Amino acid sequence: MIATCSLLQASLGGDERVFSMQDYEGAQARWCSGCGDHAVLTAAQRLLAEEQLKPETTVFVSGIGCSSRFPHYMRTYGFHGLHGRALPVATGIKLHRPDLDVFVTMGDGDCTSIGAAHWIHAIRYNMDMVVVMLDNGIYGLTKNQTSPTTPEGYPSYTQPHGSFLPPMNPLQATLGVTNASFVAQTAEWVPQHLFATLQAANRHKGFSFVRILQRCPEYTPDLFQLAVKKPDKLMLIEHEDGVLVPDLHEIYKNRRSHDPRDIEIGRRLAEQNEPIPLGVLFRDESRPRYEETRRVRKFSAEDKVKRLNEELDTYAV
Ligand SMILES: Cc1ncc(C[n+]2csc(CCOP(=O)(O)OP(=O)(O)O)c2C)c(N)n1
Ligand code: SF4
Ligand SMILES: [Mg+2]
Repeated sequence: MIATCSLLQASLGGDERVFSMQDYEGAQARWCSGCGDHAVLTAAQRLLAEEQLKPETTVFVSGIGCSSRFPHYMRTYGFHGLHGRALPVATGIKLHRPDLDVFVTMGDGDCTSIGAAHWIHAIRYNMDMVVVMLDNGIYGLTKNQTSPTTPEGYPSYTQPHGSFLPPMNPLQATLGVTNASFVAQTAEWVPQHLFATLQAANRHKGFSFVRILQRCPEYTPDLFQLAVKKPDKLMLIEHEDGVLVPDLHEIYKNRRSHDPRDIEIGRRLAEQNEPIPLGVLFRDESRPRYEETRRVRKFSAEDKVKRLNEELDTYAV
């Protein structure tokens, strides 16, 4: 826990606090044992500790779903809102408080189904925040309904003979939106890669979209089983401006270098299912950010009247 005296010291201006992972621990997580969400929580707490983000200026925003319980388990500010509505809330927070570090956690249903319209526009707004989509290919919280990312033929309670349609590819969808600035994929069962990807996302200035492949032992137990057991089912997409973890080279032999500025190659990699690409597919920090372009400028009263008159003169006949 953060010592009261260090909070007092911080409020007096001499902020010499050093945060450990434990300082970011919130309530006891209530996810099933073996759920991939636990690994993402640990990675997020590690990220905050490594980057020394202040709990009082960090906020986690979510919608509804198993993964959306995330804010309760972090000792930061949090907003657990409505299904599919995490992004409009996060957008409002960032617009009014650009000084805050904003993180958004969504499930595949939350993001790509009910929240899809908000997702598309938030990508275009490109506001500086880290947005993670925990993709277990199912509606977990509501107990096993087909989601837009459920693989074709995969059964659920709503489509017991298998999902009728080919799944949506959230990476391709994100890369297809004007003004996308950071798109990455990682897997919760490769903790070093997960951490490095979150770190790259957090250091990127703009809307950092990270799809995290996430195991749900309850409803999609065999979805990623092969990829977990066989490292050659994954391919590390490496670059010094993206994610590069040499410690993983011993296990993961499938690797390729990719300069994340190249969106065309990024799009082709996003299409690939086998081996599954992990890394930063696209990154461009020069894209405009809504909180910058819409920043409220402060004018004096006289200046406001002068500008208003100038504006009205435009329409004088
Ligand atoms: C407006 C509205 N519609 C439907 C629901 C029911 N609901 C809650 S969570 C959820 C889907 C959760 O799936 P996902 O976003 O993939 O998260 P997961 O539980 O898999 O982490 C649904 C349909 C709701 N809470 N609110
Ligand atoms: S139902 Fe699936 S996603 Fe939800 S907590 Fe359990 S394992 Fe995790
Ligand atoms: Mg889900």
